[in-house]
Amino acid sequence: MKVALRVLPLACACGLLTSGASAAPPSPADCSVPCSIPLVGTKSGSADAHGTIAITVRSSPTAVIPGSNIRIRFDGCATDIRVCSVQPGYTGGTALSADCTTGGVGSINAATDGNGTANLRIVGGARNTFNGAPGAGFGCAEILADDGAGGPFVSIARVSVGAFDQDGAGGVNPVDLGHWVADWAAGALVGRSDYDCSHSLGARDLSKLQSVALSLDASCASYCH
Ligand SMILES: [Ca+2]
Ligand SMILES: [Ca+2]
Repeated sequence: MKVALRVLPLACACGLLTSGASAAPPSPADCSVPCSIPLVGTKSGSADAHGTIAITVRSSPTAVIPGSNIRIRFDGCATDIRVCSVQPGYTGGTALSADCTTGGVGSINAATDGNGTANLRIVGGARNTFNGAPGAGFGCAEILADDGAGGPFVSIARVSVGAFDQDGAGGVNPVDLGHWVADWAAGALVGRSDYDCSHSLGARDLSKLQSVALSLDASCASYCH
């Protein structure tokens, strides 16, 4: 009986805390997002480490949102960007999935951990298959997040999308280097080739692609778009 008397007030207090808590929505200015999302291929069945990005959702400068649902929409990148319909993720990373039912390029869904952070590697590529192939510009993807408690999604950022697998086939290899050079020579302002998110194409982008190409990633087998 004594035990019951002790537990009852505690249970009531927890109920009050739960029902009285108001989930604050994400504050875009306080969230941390990458400047660019580098789409990668797979290596031994896992997403390549060169694609690692982190997204932290906060409702204020000091309040993270655990369990926030994240949705990355790629529809604005429809010119050339392609998202793999099967996202293998990687050991230790946040579970993610591709949603190809939304039309366009598709979306990626994930959720933040207890620290309000999602660690992701997204598999995909581009359609840079001939000199002068049109490409999406900078900031073509939109990152949205919710309050983790059923509230509406809030747009927290627009980011660029890079693709090491320039032609979306044959793995990431020296052929993709040739496609990048074509973009660079044309002075193309395309997100797929801007790996350092400088909004221009240069030596640092080429160096990044060279290092990834040497790892000989496999291409995605099936794209949403
Ligand atoms: Ca390729
Ligand atoms: Ca650049």
